[in-house]
Amino acid sequence: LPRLYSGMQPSADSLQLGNYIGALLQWKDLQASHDAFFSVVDMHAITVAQDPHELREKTRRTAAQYIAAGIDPSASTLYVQSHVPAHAELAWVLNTITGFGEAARMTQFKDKSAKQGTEATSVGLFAYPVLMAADILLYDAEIVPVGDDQRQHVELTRDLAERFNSRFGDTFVVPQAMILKESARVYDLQSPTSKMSKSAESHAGVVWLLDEPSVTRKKIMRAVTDTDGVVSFDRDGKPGISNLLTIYASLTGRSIESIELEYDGKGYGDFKKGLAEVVVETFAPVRERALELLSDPAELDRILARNADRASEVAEATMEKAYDRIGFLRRA
Ligand code: AQP
Repeated sequence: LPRLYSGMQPSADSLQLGNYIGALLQWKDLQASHDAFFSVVDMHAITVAQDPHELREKTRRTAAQYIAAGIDPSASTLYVQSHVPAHAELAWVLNTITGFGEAARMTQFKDKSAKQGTEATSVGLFAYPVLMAADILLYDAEIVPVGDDQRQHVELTRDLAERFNSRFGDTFVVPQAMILKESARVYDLQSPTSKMSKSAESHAGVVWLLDEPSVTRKKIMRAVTDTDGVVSFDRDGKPGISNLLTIYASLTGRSIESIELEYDGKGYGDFKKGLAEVVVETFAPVRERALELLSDPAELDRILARNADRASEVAEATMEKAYDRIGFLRRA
């Protein structure tokens, strides 16, 4: 089976609806036809300040939500990034063949550092894409399912793999981005032109996977819409309703047209009520399963340890090869 790699940062207590539609749902579909590695990328998360106690908890919670959403930890390799030290080791090696200017061109770094200011921006944030390249290359991943915003980082990964291979001999598989559909992009319910995000300043427009159903219903009923009262898709003219239609379609597998037809002549209230039921019904079992897993952290930690062993086996073999190629004297 083709090897696949993807991950998410444990940057919040709960994942949000965009993570579910844009990543988890698609991972679940891909895992049957791929040898999949799904990581909780805690080393990426610390490129911005994290509270140590919270980070540990968020890491467990993120892993629990992967499993609850349908990632099978005995079919796919679901592990915590920092459990496999080779990520840091390979990232260092790749740092040495990454141009400073090349890294400085990454638009995500430019955006994030501009927001934070230079003094608050860490070297780790600058090197984030190199760590991501290490994640992917360690596992000989052929396919990397990511959102469009990560396209540039996968391009960098390809460049680094090719550069290493031509300098030191064939070592890494050159991966390909599998760009997830734009239709799987979810926007903030209160500001439907910005993407829904774990780290949004206000949580009013963010639907959390672990929210109580009553909270989820309220957030959807309060979603920003427009005044023309027609349930129809128009991304530019009606971003609020279009976003809600996308969510409805993604969670039910129905076409946007059939949903427009169903709500033809009905008000936004009815439409939102219908959507709220869809979201609550989808999330209720996921939430329940995640909370169940979290009630036994020792068992969850054991699952993660088993999976980290599997990940380490692959990663360490790649690392040995890379160290050998660059001429490190190996310990006798
Ligand atoms: N709004 C979204 N619509 C569709 N997909 C989304 N993803 C995130 N938000 C949306 C996908 O979820 C995965 C999460 O990757 P990440 O944790 O590395 O961080 P991110 O992409 O930056 O997601 P967040 O939720 O906005 O996290 P923070 O606030 O921590 O940066 C990716 O596959 C992403 O495409």
